[in-house]
Amino acid sequence: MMDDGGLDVKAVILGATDVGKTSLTMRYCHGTFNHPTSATIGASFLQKRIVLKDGNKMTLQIWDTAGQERFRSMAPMYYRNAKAAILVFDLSKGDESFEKAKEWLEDLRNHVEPDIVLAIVGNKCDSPTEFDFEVANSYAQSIGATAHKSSALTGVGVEEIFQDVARRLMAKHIESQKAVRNKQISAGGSNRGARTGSKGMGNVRLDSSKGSSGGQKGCC
Ligand SMILES: Nc1nc2c(ncn2[C@@H]2O[C@H](COP(=O)(O)OP(=O)(O)OP(=O)(O)O)[C@@H](O)[C@H]2O)c(=O)[nH]1
Ligand SMILES: [Mg+2]
Repeated sequence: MMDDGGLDVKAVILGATDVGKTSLTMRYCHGTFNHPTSATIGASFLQKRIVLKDGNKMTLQIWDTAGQERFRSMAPMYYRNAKAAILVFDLSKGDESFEKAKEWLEDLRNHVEPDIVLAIVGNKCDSPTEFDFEVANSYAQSIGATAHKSSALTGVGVEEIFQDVARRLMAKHIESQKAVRNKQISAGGSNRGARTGSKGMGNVRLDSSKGSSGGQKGCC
């Protein structure tokens, strides 16, 4: 959806409890870090207005979901209509946390479009870890996602995650607009061609112009 504030898009943050989903959201939206935090119940909702490097604007509706097992069956209702997902695991807990994140991803996949913009985030990079991040990198690559390291505690890598997600969402949006325009142009060309009896001509001329191209609430 596009209004004066630019593209308006829903993104979900998911993953097991305690990996730092709420902390990442708070760091990104408010620049703060609280320790300790309370476990999220259901989900929290925040909005963030983003200006991309190319000047395009976007509002991200960020749904920070609960990772405790008792909320897991509720999570899919927050996934609906999400165009982006940020899957978080805890770097300090290594392979075990990464494998757990993949399970959350399976749940997500059953409820969203297959081409959702996905970022996989190893959070708590300020803590010691034995996790080989190349594993996350190659997994992300194999499924068309991006992989990031972050620390909600220090702020390292946090902005980059959301900028990357926003940039990819905008690129997808621009591509889909182009596709719609080209379709309209082709359809217009066929109609004109049919009227004038020069079907082929209409398409050729017009093809050449292809280049044109419910939880807690808050706002930040
Ligand atoms: N060292 C360190 N601790 C972090 C970081 N991010 C979060 N934490 C801590 O990890 C704990 C869990 O953080 P939350 O943000 O509440 O985790 P969550 O994923 O939202 O958990 P649920 O809401 O239960 O799903 C808290 O004690 C945070 O202070 C980080 O980047 N580094
Ligand atoms: Mg939380």
